[in-house]
This record gives sequence, structure tokens and C-alpha cells, in this order.
Amino acid sequence: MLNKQGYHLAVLGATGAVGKQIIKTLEKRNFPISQLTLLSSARSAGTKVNFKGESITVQEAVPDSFEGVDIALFSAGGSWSQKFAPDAVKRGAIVVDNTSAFRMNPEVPLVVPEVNEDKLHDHKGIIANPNCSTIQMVATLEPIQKAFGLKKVIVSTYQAVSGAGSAAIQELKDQANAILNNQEYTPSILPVGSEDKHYQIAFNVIPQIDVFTENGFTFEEMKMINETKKIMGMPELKVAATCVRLPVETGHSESVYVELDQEDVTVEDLRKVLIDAPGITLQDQPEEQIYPMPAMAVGKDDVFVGRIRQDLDEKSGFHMWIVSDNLLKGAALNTIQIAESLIKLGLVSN
Ligand code: NAP
Ligand code: 3JN
Repeated sequence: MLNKQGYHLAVLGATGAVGKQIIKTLEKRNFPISQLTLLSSARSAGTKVNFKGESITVQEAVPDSFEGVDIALFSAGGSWSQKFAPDAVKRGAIVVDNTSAFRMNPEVPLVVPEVNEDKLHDHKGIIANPNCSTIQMVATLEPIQKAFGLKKVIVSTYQAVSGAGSAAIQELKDQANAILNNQEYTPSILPVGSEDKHYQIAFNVIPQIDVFTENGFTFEEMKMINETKKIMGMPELKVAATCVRLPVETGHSESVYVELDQEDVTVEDLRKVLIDAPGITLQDQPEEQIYPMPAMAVGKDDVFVGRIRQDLDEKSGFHMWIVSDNLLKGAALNTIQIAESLIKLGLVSN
């Protein structure tokens, strides 16, 4: 049942991998909704979606789709955010955007509520949701930074295909089937859908996510570097990233090395800080072979951290392994948590 006292929400990209998770998560968290407008391109317009026992018809997005909308959750791709965000804001909606279109705009807060919820007060109509790989890393780094100070971060990611959308999930399944059945398969999506060159992802690992930039890092790697500094409010923090695609359907993993300001920190000190951190579940019992894995993180809200160990040469250096559901905390859930924070802080009216 929709709630008359709730908010009019719109979801742009409602039929995509992220959009579907947004709809599920809104229902699961009983988000106060008086009206739900579901938007896609003309391709999926007319699709019926069940929400809280009601059938909602997906509509083709046009500027007037945002008339009367209080909060608009965008996940249709950057160019569509650029096109529709001004239309939505002009009509009085607050846009929470899941794309990279506005993330580095100094006028736009880039928010992970556990880290920098207070930045929502500065919004001018658009709030950006960070990249999935950034979110799970900063949720872990923030309590460490607060307790011990951070000097340097080096991350290598192991990213699931669902991060590249519904078509990439299908490609992994079709390709794995074809290879197991000795059939031909021509890759067409990964590493980057819009590029000419594509590689096999089933039974393979691709060290490229998004396009290359001039400095040799990919755009995905630059997003992690720049977004981490912005969210943590640490422009001087040293960050390097290598982003890699794996044949896993959902759940991003990260091997993260940090160097702390404080010299005398132990593994136990880090565990104590993380065990109390919001949105983090510590899974770190090597003697019992307990550590995070993507298959176990799917469908869960938290960021899972384990394999914490001190570097053998650098006393203030620590290694850890961070896993989260990239479609939930990495995208849909964080977007909805931002909307919940806006309500909690009295920053949105209905
Ligand atoms: P997807 O599975 O390919 O879905 C794309 C969605 O966008 C579909 O609903 C599609 O509608 C819709 N769309 C495409 N063109 C549109 C248009 N002209 N007008 C309105 N809707 C349109 O992709 P996804 O994985 O859900 O990701 C979508 C976007 O979310 C990505 O491009 C990215 O910017 C962002 N994203 C962010 C993160 C993160 O790290 N936070 C993670 C993943 C994705 P049709 O069904 O009609 O085609
Ligand atoms: O590939 C992944 O695992 C995450 C991908 C996110 C993504 C995919 C297409 C476009 C993004 C993003 O959110 O950074 C974008 C984008 O730049 O908007």
C-alpha cells in the first residue's frame, strides 16, 4: 500500500540492473511513498512492475515526467542525467544521481551517509551517489581515518559484471554456456560497451573498467581516486587504484593497502574500530578461514571487511579485503539512504 503522507518518488532507469534494485530496496525498507513514477527509455515503456501489491506501468521519460515529484532517483546513465536533472530540479524535485555526471562538480555534494551526511545541507537540487567501488572503500576508510589518520591508500578491485549493467550479466551467462558447450561466442559488451574492442569475460579476468584516460589510469580508477578524496574531504590523501573485471555476477571485492598517520596501531586496534563502525561487518577470523566473499555478500546491506594484516616492512601499513553487494550499498541502497537522510534532516518537503 502506498502511503498518503509519503513522498512522490520517481525512478529514472527503473528497468535497469540498478533501477530494479532501487524498486526492491524501496519496498524492503518501507520507504514512505505516496506515488511512484517509474521511467525508462521508449524501449521499456509499458512494462508493468509490481510494487507493494500495486502494478505500476513504466513510462518513457520526458521533462514533464518530473512534475510534482519530490525526490527523483536517477540511474539511466550520465548523458540522461545531464539531460533530465535540470528538468527535474526546475520542477521542484531533489535529484539523487547514481551516475558520474555531477560527482566532481564542486556545487554537488557526493555523499555516503555514514561518512559525510552533513554535506547534504549544501545541496542545490542535485546530490551525487558515488561509484560503487568508492562507496565500499570509503565506508571502511572513514572510521580508520578518524581513529588513526590516513596517509596513503592503494586499492586493487575485483569487480562483478553486474556493475556494467543487465546486458553484461547476460553476456557472462551466455558466454559461459557457449564455452562449456564448445560453441562460438563473440563478446560484444565488456570491457566497455561503447568501444570497438571486446574481450571474453567468462573464465577470464579483464584489467580494464571504463575507458583509458591520458595518464594511463582508466576512468573507473580515476573515479575511485578523485571521489575518495572529495568524500573524505582529504584532497592531499595519496590514492592509487587498479580496477579489474571478474566473471562474478554480483559483489565487488577490493584488496586495500593503507598507511596510517599513527605509528603504534595493531591489527586488533583496527578490528576494534571496524567492529563498531556503521554499515560495516567485520569477518576476520583467519584461524577459522572466515573472511568476506562476494557470493555471501549478495543481497546484504553491509560492507564486509576481513584479512586485516600488518605489512611486513612498513609498520604503519595494513592490508585488508573489502566486499559488498555493488548493486545495493554500491548503488541502490546508498541512493535510498541519501533520500532517507534528506527526510531525517528536514531537507525535503512533500
Ligand atoms: P542498465 O542495466 O543497462 O539499465 C539502464 C537503464 O537506463 C534502463 O532502465 C534503461 O531503460 C534506462 N535508460 C536508457 N536510456 C534511457 C533514456 N534515454 N531515458 C530514460 N531511461 C533510459 O544499467 P545499470 O547497471 O542499471 O546502470 C545505469 C547507470 O547507473 C549507469 O550508466 C551508471 O551511470 C549508473 N551506475 C552507477 C553505479 C555506481 O557505481 N553507483 C553502478 C552501476 C551503474 P530501457 O530498459 O528502456 O533501456
Ligand atoms: O563497472 C562497475 O562495476 C561500476 C560501473 C559504474 C558505472 C557504469 C557506467 C557508467 C558508472 C559509474 O557509476 O561510475 C558510470 C558512470 O560514469 O556514470
